[in-house]
Amino acid sequence: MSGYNQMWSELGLDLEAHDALLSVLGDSYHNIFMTQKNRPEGMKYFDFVMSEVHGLRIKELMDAKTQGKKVIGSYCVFVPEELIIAVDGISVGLCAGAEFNFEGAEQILPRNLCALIKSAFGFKLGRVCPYIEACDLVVGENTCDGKKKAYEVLSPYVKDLYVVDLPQTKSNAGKMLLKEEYLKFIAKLEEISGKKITYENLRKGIDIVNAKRKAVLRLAELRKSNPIPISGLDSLLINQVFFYDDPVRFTNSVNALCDELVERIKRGEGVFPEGTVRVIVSGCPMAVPNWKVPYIVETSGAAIVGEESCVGERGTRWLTETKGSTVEDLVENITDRYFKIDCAIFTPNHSRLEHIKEMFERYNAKGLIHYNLQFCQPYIIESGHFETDLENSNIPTLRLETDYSQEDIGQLKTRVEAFIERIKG
Ligand code: BJ8
Repeated sequence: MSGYNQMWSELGLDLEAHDALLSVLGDSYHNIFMTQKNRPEGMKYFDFVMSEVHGLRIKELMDAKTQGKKVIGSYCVFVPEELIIAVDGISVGLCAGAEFNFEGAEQILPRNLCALIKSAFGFKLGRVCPYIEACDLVVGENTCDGKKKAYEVLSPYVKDLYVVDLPQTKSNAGKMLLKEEYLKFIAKLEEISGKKITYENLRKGIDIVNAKRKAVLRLAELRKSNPIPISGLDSLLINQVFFYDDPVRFTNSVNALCDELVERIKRGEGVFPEGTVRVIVSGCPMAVPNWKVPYIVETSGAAIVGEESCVGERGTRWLTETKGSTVEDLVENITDRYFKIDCAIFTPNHSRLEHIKEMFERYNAKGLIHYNLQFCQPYIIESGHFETDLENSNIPTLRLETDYSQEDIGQLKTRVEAFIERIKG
């Protein structure tokens, strides 16, 4: 990525730190993704997106801003992209997946916070994330305690922070709260964009986001095939790019890739040797460039065939219905759709366990890896009784707890290899 220094400088980035970050990321991307064998041709598009993720994509955002569009950043799949598109805005994900400037983050946050939160702060305070600097509005949400309280600390560091309250139970009152919050969010979006949400523009937003979800669900469906036509690493990458790319271009690129995979499947071509063990990964979301555990799994003799994660099927499983003829009807449909997301911040959270079991069957998996980020109480606590239930249901389960550092790679690999030996049968 070259030729963008002026843009990065105008965004206020620390150019030296940013260069260092890009260099480490470029090397790690090359070592993890480009060394895979038999990758589909269609992955070249996603390689290109990643090679320009801080370059061309940011330039596109800046050009859109000069035309009056607003860039809205968020950290959670509960923030509806449909509403952002309806006001002609651009939605970008702000979660970060690399250990960068944790020392800076730990000066204003406790050490024992999950890496996802510390990373987002590390990137912001270290001035290396052009996405957050490009944002006209940053949207937080009251989910886990860590994020909820961290947004209070983040507030003075960003231009405009808006926090959506979220229910904690799947009750009628909870659903009403979510709808109220979405109505308030609409008012905020209308205020900053100067555009009114109408049936037509909201319907357009729903159609665009549904098409994007349908494309990744189509990809997910193809991973059921044997031999497996695409690696878990590449599938995760696509689910990560979901949060950054232009939605229509992303949808077309995923569909083109799926067309190619259909042909590969017909020819019996896969990316893993015959008999590779299939596993599902479930738990905390893996934000770019968090590829550590999938890389370990797929270089240890197993293939990941599904992600029960917000960067994966938990985030994309449901479409938004289009029934009704008013804005109110569509907001109701959006509320219905988002209220189904079974994040571990909900209590109780039975449907998530059912979805894990259903995915295990659907993808013909042999084991389940529960991925926990250290200090993530909702997912770690949930994983304990989930493991008992899953093992009792004959679903071999491995619980991993890790962070973004590289220090535990050897230890994780040993545990993953032992698990794969166990489930190989
Ligand atoms: S809907 S999973 S994207 S909140 S890993 S910050 S939970 S301590 S990310 Fe999430 Fe929305 Fe839920 Fe999905 Fe807290 Fe856990 Fe950290 Fe987490």
